[in-house]
Amino acid sequence: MSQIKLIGSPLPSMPWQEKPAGCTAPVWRYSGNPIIGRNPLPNVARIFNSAVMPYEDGYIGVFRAEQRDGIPHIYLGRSRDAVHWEFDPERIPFTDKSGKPFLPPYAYDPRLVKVDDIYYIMWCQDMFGPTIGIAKTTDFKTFTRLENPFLPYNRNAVLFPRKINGNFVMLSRPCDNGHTAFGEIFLSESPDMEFWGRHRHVMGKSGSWWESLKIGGGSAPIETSEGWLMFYHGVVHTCNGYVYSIGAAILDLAEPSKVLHRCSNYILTPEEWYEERGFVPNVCFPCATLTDSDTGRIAIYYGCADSYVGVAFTTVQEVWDYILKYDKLNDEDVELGIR
Ligand code: BMA
Repeated sequence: MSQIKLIGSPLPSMPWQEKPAGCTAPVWRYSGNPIIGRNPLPNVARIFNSAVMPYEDGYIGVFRAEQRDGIPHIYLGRSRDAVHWEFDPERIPFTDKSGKPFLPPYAYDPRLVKVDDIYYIMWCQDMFGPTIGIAKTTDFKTFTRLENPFLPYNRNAVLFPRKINGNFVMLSRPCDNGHTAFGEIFLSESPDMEFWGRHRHVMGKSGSWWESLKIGGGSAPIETSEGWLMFYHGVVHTCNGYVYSIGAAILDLAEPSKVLHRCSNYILTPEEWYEERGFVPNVCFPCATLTDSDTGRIAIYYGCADSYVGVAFTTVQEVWDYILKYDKLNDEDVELGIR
């Protein structure tokens, strides 16, 4: 098997635990999960589906916080070790370009991605229906909203961590305005983070039952020597509702709408109490990773049962080998994705 290298910076301080003896899965959970419990703030009932990244001498994150009125907003959190988090007491005070407050009516499933020297937060919000909101910051003190990139209805937006062929590239999942019973991952390009186009289909559901209803983007694709490693969510519709698992695929470095490899098995599915039991049972929903280029270690941050945040570990080589072992591509996966 080829040796796969993570492209990026070393991060020796990232959380890590060795694979437990006897574990046959490609991904293993942090033994201290969930890392964020219920009622983490006076006005917040649950934090889940959240994104973290290294910042200064620690970590910073954007957190989906379900307030006690049931409405989700995005809160900022800071941590020394990326496990224990302290949250700002109020939601992120987004402004428009002139500096006036410009808060979305609701905001959920944030992702946080640094491209060049700017941090971008993208989330799902209302604009006459659910679609993607986006803001930028350089200091995590002021957060300036940009034009909404896509029309309603859309969810699960996540930027690639660098421009590709000169353009910003964002994954998203067109949908409806309910609990969407369909969904495929597309990508769009922008020269300036304002005008988006060159839309391409990346991949849809597959013949594997765990992702037979719909799929959607997860954490920001991870650059490796051989392709973009993408963690995403896949959903099956059971007689007791939807079940969300985590899948993995590898996209072409220069043309990421082409899928090179796709794992027919999930890499993580609800099994622990905090994944199976909660506000919405049976949900593992990845939104971010931390990676260490020196060791190939990866920590996946995922929402659990719409109630908690969990962390799971793998290495780039381990997950790569697993994807290749169970590789199964749809005909359309390998296409450029334009018709
Ligand atoms: C999806 C999103 C996620 C959520 C999941 C399960 O449609 O809304 O935020 O985790 O449903 O409820």
